[in-house]
Amino acid sequence: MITREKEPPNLEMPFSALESFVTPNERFYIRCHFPIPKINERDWRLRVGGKVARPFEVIIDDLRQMPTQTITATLECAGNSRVFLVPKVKGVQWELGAVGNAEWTGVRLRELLQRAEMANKAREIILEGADNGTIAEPPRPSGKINFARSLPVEKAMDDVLLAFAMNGEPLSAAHGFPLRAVVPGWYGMASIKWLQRIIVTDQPFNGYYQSIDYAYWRRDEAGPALVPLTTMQVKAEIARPEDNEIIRANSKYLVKGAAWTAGAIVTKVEVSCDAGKSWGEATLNGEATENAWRLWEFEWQTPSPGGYTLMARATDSRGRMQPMERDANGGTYMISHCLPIEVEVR
Ligand SMILES: Nc1nc2c(c(=O)[nH]1)N[C@H]1C(S)=C(S)[C@@H](COP(=O)(O)O)O[C@H]1N2
Ligand SMILES: [Mo]
Repeated sequence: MITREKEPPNLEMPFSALESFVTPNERFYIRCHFPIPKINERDWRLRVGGKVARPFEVIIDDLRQMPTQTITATLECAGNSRVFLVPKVKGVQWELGAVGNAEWTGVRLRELLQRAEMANKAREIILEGADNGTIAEPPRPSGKINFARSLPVEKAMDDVLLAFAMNGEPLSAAHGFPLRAVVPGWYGMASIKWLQRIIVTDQPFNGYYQSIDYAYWRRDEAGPALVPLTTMQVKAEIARPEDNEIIRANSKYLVKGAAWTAGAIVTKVEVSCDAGKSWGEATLNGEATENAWRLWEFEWQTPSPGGYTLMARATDSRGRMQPMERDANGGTYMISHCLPIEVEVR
């Protein structure tokens, strides 16, 4: 793993280590805003309240005894690939590895919301983590805040999972032990770790992590408006070769990577070995699973010696294709344009 920050821990996978559809737990990136909270399973409670008829709390064994579901979902940090932005922007300088794909086991959020009997006017569901701290840079609220974010009721009632296991093992401390949300198709920030509270509200929530942070400028008739980041954009990343790799001339090289999208499946990945001038179609491996990435490969007949720029471009079943140019409205997030990988052919 590549350490981007030691405390709190922020680590990414060296993306060239991509080998399997499911990312091994020890290779799954870690993104923390505050120190990892120390949670003792026996003292831990999840409280469900707000605009509900029956607020309640559960212990982890209550959840383990409910009907469980296992889903495969890709989490990508909204700042993944930030190091590719020119000029440089603030934030963790992720390369390609702040993304991973895992099998998550837990209970549907909707089961808890149904049990609590939400008010008809319920509009959003706030998920709050147990981790907290102060924000260093203004604009900032005073004092400590917890990491929290909201979901529209429709999404919360659809496919959001409250997971206690990742790839068949209990969640590790860094990944949210004992319980985290997994919000399929959304950037990672929505998948709250160390979940301790679920609050039903009839108001739009404008917490720090969806207004000041993890928001972007969406343009419509009325001009740009700051809105919370939600769904992942269609994107392909090249795992091999890695940036600055030296490759043998006049031979065959297997270019490999992964591609993902949200609420759809990846239907095509193309690879360019001449900085986007011409494209060839990659082979997609395995079966497509919605909200999980798809591995792909492309055989490159390497040319004569020189410097070359490789790119990958994904298209999904809703016809969305990765753009060549960066959309600056994303600010420091949603880096999903075609990313250049420079290699030297010798
Ligand atoms: N409570 C809490 N949940 C959190 C975070 C956090 O700092 N605290 N980071 C979020 C972000 S920005 C991402 S990308 C994912 C990362 O999940 P992982 O560390 O398990 O890969 O967790 C999200 N959930
Ligand atoms: Mo993130």
